[in-house]
Amino acid sequence: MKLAHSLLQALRAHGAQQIFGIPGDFALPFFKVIEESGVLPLHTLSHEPAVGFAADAAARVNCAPGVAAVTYGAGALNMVNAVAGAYAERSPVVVISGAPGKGEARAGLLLHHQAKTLDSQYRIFREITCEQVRLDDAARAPARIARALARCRSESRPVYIELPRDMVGVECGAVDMLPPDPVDGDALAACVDEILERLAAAKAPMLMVGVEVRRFGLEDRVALLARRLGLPVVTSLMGRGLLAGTDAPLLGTYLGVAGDPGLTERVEGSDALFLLGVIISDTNFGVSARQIDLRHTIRALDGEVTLGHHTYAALPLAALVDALLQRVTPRLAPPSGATGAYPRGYVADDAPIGPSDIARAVNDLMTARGRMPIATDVGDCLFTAMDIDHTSLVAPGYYASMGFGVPAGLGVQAAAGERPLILVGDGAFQMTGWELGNCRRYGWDPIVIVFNNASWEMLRTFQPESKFNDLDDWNFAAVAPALGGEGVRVHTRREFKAALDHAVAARGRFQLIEAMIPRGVLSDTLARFVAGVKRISTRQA
Ligand code: TPW
Ligand code: MG
Repeated sequence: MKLAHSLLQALRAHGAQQIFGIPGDFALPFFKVIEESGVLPLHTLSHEPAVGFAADAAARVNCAPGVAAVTYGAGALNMVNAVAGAYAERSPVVVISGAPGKGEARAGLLLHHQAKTLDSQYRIFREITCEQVRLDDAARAPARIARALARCRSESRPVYIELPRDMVGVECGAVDMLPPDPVDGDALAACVDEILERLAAAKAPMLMVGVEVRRFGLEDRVALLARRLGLPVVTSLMGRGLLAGTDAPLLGTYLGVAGDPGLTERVEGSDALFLLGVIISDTNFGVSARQIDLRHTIRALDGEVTLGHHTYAALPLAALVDALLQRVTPRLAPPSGATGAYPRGYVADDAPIGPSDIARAVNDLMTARGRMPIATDVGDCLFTAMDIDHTSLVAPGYYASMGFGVPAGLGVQAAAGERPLILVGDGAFQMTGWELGNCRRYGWDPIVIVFNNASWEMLRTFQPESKFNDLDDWNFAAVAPALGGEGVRVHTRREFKAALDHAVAARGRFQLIEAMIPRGVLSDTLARFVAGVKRISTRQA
């Protein structure tokens, strides 16, 4: 078998379902094999950041590696930010970069796309991936690919594969699937004992689920565990959307000062908070009304379990959940489809549109027509998503890179085959909105709601005096037809409702609704966040 075939077969065997990419001369031979072999479908986009975001979203949706194929230098380095985001948010993206051939590298000339040395790119990616391989040795390539893909899955983090262009057609063996590392059964049993003792002794135990639960495909098992343990469940901010399709006793999402005060009080008052796959980040915990003492929590993350002052190393999340399930007798708490009190009852009048109206309209829509997966960008659209019913959600909830929403939505549609709803601010749309032009040829038809406040409004909430947060009024709706979609600009709640109804009914091309939102009008969640942060900072001052 040729090396490129081996690689493609291995990607598929490890669960990858498609490749996003942009070729260049160092990657053309590999792209030729991708296209002609048909092992995995190829979706080319317009700019590498979007390739990275789409592959990241596909990885999140598939719970399997998402593949981003690019050319050396100008291509791969354009994707650094997206891959860093995937690293931070535990998304298993496989970066495959073309590279100069082995012979060219030896010729001593500076090669185009070379930054400082030929190794610069490899070293840059070392910082934002958990494993790097250069496939310059056909005999060792299968083992190296196997190890990289195994780590991509077991650590749920990006890996970097560099493929010199003259190695694509070299003969090489097939890639094996490596077995998972063995788990120490004694340590696991002791850990489970300790967790169950802690939970049993607690007055108000609670389970918080985070992104790793999804990354490792554990949502159904964790929902069952929550019911067997009779534990109320919340998601972290980053874990928003988790367990949406299960019957877990889900109360909502912990957002600290920005969230529902009753739910915040319950989480912060819990004497045994079980954090399952929750990343300990500022966006998940930094907005706490009162500091959560992590020493009183049980934390299962990154293949470790920490209770109080000690840690059980090398206990993968899946093994822990399975062991707990085996030990807990089926004392099932009643299922609950609790969706919390998310705003409903949209009024289609002539008042201007605010972000909360959008949440209301989407909630009514999903009640009437079923849930849609959502991809959201950073900005008030992300806070608005917290006011929308629990549904599958991809969002850069921690790394918070703007530009994620539109390409991630394309990745969701490619991966899930379902029509997504994309929520994006005007500032973020300026970054990657153009990528919608790729919908037509792949038959994607997302519904895109642009929150156009002609503003970097999130930044304005921190620093209202700065005029640079004013953006110009770009007419995004007018651009839609040129990109192969349909667009409409709306100012009132009546117009918005009509536009949403039309968008839902019209299939086959993307539907862009440009909701004109007055500057200074915030979603309920962002308004609570701003008020809460001010309260905390005046208390500290
Ligand atoms: C790649 C910093 C965070 S929020 C924001 C900026 C510039 C303004 C977003 O404006 P938008 O949404 O999209 O119109 P809204 O609701 O606030 O009006 N560069 C990158 N990522 C981030 N996070 C920033 C800058 C930022
Ligand atoms: Mg804006």
